[in-house]
Amino acid sequence: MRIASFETMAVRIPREPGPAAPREEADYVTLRLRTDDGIEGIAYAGFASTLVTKALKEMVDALAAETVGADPHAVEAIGKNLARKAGGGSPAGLVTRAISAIDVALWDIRGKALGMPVWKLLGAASGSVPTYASGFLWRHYDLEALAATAADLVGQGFRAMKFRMGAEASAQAELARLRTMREAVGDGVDLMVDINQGWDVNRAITVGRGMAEYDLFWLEDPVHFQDYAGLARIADALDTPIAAGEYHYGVEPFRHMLEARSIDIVMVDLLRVGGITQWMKAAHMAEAYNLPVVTHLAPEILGHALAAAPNGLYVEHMPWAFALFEEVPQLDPATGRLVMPDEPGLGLRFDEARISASAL
Ligand code: SMN
Ligand code: MG
Repeated sequence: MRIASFETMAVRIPREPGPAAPREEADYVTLRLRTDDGIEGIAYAGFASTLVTKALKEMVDALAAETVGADPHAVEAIGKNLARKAGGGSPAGLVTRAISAIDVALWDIRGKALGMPVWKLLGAASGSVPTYASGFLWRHYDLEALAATAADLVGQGFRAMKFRMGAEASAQAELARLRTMREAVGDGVDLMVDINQGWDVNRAITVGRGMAEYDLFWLEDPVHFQDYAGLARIADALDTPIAAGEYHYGVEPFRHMLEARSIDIVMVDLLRVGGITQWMKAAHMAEAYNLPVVTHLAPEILGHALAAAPNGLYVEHMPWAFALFEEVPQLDPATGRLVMPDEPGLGLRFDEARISASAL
């Protein structure tokens, strides 16, 4: 079996509904990678700025062309070749995002060729994974919108959810958001907070100490993503686990973060790390440090990977890209878990009508 051809398309689709967001649409580059025996693997690149969508499509086109003629089972060799040829010794940015899309399409092909869902191919015993709601509780939501949305998410069956802090003028105003969320969901729901690098070390420790009484499951990206020593100081000072990792390209930075004992929970982004192949490596690296791994974005793909990680803790239920597909993994309200499909490959089909209508 060889890769024979490919097709890409740049599309713009609305994000999830809710109180008006600063940016309400997200761009993706869809990829279809076809083999000489008629299998089509699908994937997307995206979650980058809308300013670079055209460049991202060019990048996916150029790198996918490089894979024509290769055996799609050879995920390691294909990824290494693309990183070497297009990455000049330090692949990152759009190069890595394009490699990620190609890698995901290869895993879809592998699963379809072998008649197995990707989660099983990766070694998981079951495709059901714990999940937390993300994407609806943004920084611009006021306390009322936070409380109403949080209660709605519990009603949908979520047992965990993430909201955002880091934009308030005072520590008291920051803590009011957490108090509102805890009161809205009650005990027994895991709450995560994302700061997206908005604080410095002292602010993180000051506000972080005030957060302890509300039983926070993790505090995410409190400071700059490359401040390994600063993160380690915060992790030392607080009992609340520190989560970080989504901003890193490739697997190597995870080694440095882990060696510096910067974090307690390792978050790995699919689009930046380099696809499913590299995601699993970062997960195993975390396992070697006796730390849990969690996903970032793309739950319809990363559910497969997390299911196969022995240290897998939570899948981020971020629904932005769901509209690209006819069906997506569903939340089981009885368990609060995300149920990945049993079909061969990723178990996803592009919504052709939606994609054509959303083409840029
Ligand atoms: C996030 C990152 C990128 C897009 C949306 C949201 C955020 C998260 O950091 O962790 O979900
Ligand atoms: Mg985040």
